Amino acid sequence: MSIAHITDAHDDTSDVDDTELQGRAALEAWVERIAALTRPESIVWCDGSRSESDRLTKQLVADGKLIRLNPEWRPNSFLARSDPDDVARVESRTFISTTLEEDAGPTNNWVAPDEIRTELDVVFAGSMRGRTMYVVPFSMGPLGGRLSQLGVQITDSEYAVLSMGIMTRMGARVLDLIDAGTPWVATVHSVGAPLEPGEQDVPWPCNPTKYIVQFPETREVWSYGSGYGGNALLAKKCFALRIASAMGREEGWLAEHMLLIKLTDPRGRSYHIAAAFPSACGKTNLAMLRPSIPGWTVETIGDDIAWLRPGDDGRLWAVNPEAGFFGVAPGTGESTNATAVETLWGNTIFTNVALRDDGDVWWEGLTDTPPAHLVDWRGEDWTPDSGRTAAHPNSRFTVAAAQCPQIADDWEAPDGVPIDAIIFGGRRATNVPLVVEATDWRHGVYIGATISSEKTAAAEGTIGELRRDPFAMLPFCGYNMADHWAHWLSIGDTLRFDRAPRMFQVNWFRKGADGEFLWPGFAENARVLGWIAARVAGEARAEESPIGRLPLVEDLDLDGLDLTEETLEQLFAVDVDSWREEADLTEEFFSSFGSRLPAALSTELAALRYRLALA
Ligand code: GTP
Ligand code: SPV
Ligand code: MN
Repeated sequence: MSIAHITDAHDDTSDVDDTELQGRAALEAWVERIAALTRPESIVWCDGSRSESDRLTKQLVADGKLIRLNPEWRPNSFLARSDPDDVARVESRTFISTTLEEDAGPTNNWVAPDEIRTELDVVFAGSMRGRTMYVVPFSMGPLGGRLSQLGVQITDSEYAVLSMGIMTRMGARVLDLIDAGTPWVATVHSVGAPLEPGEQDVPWPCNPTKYIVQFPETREVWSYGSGYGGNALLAKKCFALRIASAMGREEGWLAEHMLLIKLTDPRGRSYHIAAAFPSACGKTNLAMLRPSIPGWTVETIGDDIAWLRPGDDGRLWAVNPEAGFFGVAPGTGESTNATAVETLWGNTIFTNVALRDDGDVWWEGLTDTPPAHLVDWRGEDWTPDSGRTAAHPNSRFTVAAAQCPQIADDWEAPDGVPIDAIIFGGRRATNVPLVVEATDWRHGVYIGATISSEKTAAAEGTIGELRRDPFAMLPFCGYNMADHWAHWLSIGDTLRFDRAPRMFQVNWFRKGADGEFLWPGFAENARVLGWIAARVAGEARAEESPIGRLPLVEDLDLDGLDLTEETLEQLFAVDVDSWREEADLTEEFFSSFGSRLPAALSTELAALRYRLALA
């Protein structure tokens, strides 16, 4: 924790000199300083207890900010309806603030620290008036674990407190570690809606002006104006990805937008797999997969974020730093993700889904047939012929990972799990085959660096538009993306060549001429995992193609799937002309990084073009 930097930035708001303070005293001085700036009515230190969350939910229900669901169907569960203009991450208002612009890189919104601190001081001044300020100490990763990190979030949102209580290991035990001198990351959040005396609060306070500002150099986050997801639960994308990725670069580890699973084959051999897909591209679904092929099992370790560190044994080890799932609701149903449906039996906060007349929840895809009447995510009456969706496309559930019926026995292993395979993916209607294996680590890094995907509802913007999303980290990398690639290359150098994870690219979303998905996806994705495991075990063959190693179709277990010859061909087709065009676009993309681009990636691009020319 770099108290010194924060003090420098805000010495006008406090007369406490806490630069020399350690442990709890430093934390208390910081809390006082933020209170002096934001002027809350009261301060509450959160202990993470059940009675604390019960007290908060009761209060929010009484205030009309949460709806208690019918306990008969959904015990201890709640529905929150956000402001209709505060429904997703706001990338246009998300900033990486570093001294030098090139350290943030061309893919981030950069802003100079002095400039943004002046702006933040203005908006945060008095921003918590009339509200309670909560101090939320949390651990990312098991408390005291080798890969774990501590943080503290200050917030004036009870919804954020409750969500952080599910998503992190939150509460009093973290304070003991802080007391003992463990460093921690400081994060400050305000919804930016001060209450004047006697003023009636709204169900979802927020502010049209938003700032999500990361300071990787001083390891701080300042978030203003939004109450939603990645904007407001600062442990998640702001800390565990943007700040942690920058920490990992300095300290020799990786913070990635990846799910983690343990896959076990019919012979009882287990494989740990990490997979990076952009937002709303299937991480939660793959993390909770129930394989359609007999004898295989998947156990869940994490569904969104992985921290990875080379071990002394030459392998790459990973933990899920989170303690809960903040998952996309629409499309989550018995037939697609029965595990998620079971996980959500109770103790869940739902945001922006629809409310049934019986006091339970519903969203598109939960069941095939919608109920005859619902109250939609905006609180308006809804019937199937309303002509709009009942749940917001980025509506979400927040639930403890421990509730997942297939959570892995090693999901909280303090040193993490050894990774056997890394998968990159995205939504690609064309070009990208169902699965392809990288020839080596460097080629894998090239694949990760060049991932593109069609935009989804997880962020503001035009849905369906194709954009580059390297390592699925475009909105989450806390430093120059080209340096991120260089860091990946250097991590590869520290691994033992025969113990480094194998790397793959997958695409569940390729479409046929009729516009329909060619691949059934979901549980059937186990067939692809099966091939990946067989490659790791050295038991499946592959065929060289210009873009990497393709499975021999006869090595894929396709039993019981009725895919035509033609569909299979389309799923694996490598169209040389379109890949030449992709290579041209990649060259253009790479050129935006100037001299920061690692030479190894230019070499990979040249090698791809050479292979395409020969094809
Ligand atoms: P974030 O939480 O935003 O990071 O998203 P995520 O990557 O965890 O995505 P998630 O698993 O929640 O899936 C997003 C959407 O994609 C849901 O509507 C799913 O139903 C859909 N989806 C997931 N897997 C598949 C698949 O294999 N095929 C198809 N067609 N759709 C899928
Ligand atoms: C994502 O957008 O990748 C999410 C949701 O997982 S949020 O926490 O809002 O970033
Ligand atoms: Mn995500």
